[in-house]
Amino acid sequence: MEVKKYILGTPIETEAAVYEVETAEGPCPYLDMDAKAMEISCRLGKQDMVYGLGQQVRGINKRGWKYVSFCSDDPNHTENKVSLYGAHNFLVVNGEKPFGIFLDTPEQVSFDVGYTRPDILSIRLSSWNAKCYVIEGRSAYDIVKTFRKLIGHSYIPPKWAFGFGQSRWGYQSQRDIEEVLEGHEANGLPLDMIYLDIDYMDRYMDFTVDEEKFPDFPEFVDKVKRKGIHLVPIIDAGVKIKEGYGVYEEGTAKGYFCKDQDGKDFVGAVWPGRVHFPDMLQEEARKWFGEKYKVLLDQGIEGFWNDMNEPAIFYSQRRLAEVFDRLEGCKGKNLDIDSFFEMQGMVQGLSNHREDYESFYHSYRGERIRHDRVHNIYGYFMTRAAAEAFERIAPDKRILLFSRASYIGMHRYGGIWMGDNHSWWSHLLLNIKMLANLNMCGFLYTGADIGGFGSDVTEDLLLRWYAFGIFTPLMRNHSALGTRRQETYRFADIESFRGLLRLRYMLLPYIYSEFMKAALQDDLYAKPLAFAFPEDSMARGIEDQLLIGDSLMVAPVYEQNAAGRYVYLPEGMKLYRMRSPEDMDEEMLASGIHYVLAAPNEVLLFVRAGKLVPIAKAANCVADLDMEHLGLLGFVECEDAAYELYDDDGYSKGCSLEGHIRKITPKEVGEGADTCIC
Ligand code: MIG
Repeated sequence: MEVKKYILGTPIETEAAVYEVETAEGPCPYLDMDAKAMEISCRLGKQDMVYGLGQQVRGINKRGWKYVSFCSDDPNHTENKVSLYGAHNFLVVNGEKPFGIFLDTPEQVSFDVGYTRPDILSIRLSSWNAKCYVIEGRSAYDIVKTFRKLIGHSYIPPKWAFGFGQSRWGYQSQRDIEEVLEGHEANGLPLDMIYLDIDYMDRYMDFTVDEEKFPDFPEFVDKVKRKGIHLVPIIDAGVKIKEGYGVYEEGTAKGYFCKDQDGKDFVGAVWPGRVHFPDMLQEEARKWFGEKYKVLLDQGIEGFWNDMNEPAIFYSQRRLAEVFDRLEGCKGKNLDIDSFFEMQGMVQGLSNHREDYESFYHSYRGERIRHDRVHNIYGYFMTRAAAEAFERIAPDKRILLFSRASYIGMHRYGGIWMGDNHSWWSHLLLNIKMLANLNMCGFLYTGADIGGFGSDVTEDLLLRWYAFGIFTPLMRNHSALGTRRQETYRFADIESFRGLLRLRYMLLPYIYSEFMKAALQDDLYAKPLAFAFPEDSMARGIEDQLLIGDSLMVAPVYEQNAAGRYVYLPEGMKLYRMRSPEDMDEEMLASGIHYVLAAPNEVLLFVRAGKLVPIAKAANCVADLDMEHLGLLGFVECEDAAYELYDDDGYSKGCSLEGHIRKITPKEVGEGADTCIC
């Protein structure tokens, strides 16, 4: 058996695994389990690498830092942090005898990956209740694939969701959306989605549309859809407390909100001011909340993003009152080093406070349970609420859905975006690394806010980020209110952006095909070089290049003013230096280290030996792509080489490889082919 399960105490069910594994007898050969200390540990060899943990700071190899799985709304992803929005408790220890660990518990878990002692991995639980899965395999890659079988197939979005999406917090009205549309149309910039952030709602109330900003919303949704573009609204976890607001009134009447200590509906605050949090863990409440999405589906909407579902809490009514009381005591005082910082900390510490997470309750599987004990599955169950409702409302159609908070298991119901990053060069690199670790944890439909969410972007950073972003399944330019405007058509070099965007659409047959094959076979869409070249000690250490699908390697430039970068080739490859579908040159490169030049508007695409990449004629949106007449990039050694293309109608559910694979050969492509047959 490749998967062993150890039951610690009485675990809270998360439904992360899709099949039952027999409980193992006796001690685990890989791990020391100390119930008293609530700690699981093992030794790390000097050369061992540790992969996994999904959405986290730092590298693909997690060694040398500490991490805490506790879904957190933290918009500053600096390397001193320990928690981001997701809780992905899966690790692979790649040593002499590699093995994987999945700690399945919705409570907080802390990972010390050679931080306190370089030679020790130690995992600390909040209580001795968890399912601990241990996975064996020949290699790290093997172990990841076995793990992925355990947690079930990844979510598959509609094909149009592989197009490009433009977003910004602050698009205020229909007029603002039309401006985005026109900006793209007028400049020949392809587009498939425009995202609606909180501004579209009536006073930040979920499932409402501000009628002043959008006088005839369904008509508008339809109008843009006829241009091939989908509007994708945001949904927040908190429900505004307001008399006359249906969602609030129904929720309170039916007891669907989380309760405080006294059994009253818990009051927190987010965008709309005071809110209640739907008890996503309660089956009836989940069903009810999910059905609410129908209000927007009925108006023509076909995709959503779920936000603030860690859940983020600006403040709770109770703690706010306490802080006001204490501030009262500061009035008129000579605030010194202690009291001043204490005062400042009190106010800043209002948000996302542990005490608040310990002060409200769910009803889960018939039991009352305090929030902190199930914290990490709240966002997962919100997204599941939507996905399960879509299954009932639109059983034959794929709906786009992704979330900010997540837990392993949620990958079956939706994708995630990487949260509030910044317009920093270091975050472009973080995007690359996180993509690999997220894929291992099952999150295939994912991407970062391209260009960065917070801070002001620069044109060169945006170009470099597009050059990588064209390979991420979720390709979205998103930025925060108050930052520099970040739509490509606002910059001087629109032509370069057009070239890069059109390259995305040119590569779409490949991106979609490789994504679908990975999703249907529980494989990786993006993976570290180490997984494909495990014997190559050089490849093992590389974290700033990735393999995308089976045929490609990418090596993005992520430093300002760089003329190019060093690239390591584990084998001979063909380099395409691409500026647009019509403007690229190629070069054969031998294995080894190369300094490769890359102008700010150039994509470096490396095709592996013997592999092919199907390409289409770029179009303005996914629906307009001609998937019948494809070309090929790459180099193959024999004439009967072929690429196995997966394609389908792009919206039906129940996808399978069967009947959807067709072979594309250089011969058949003929003239249109850009293949070099050596
Ligand atoms: O904390 O809805 O991550 O993408 O633009 C701000 C406003 C709340 C956080 C999301 C971000 C979104 C923003 N939201």
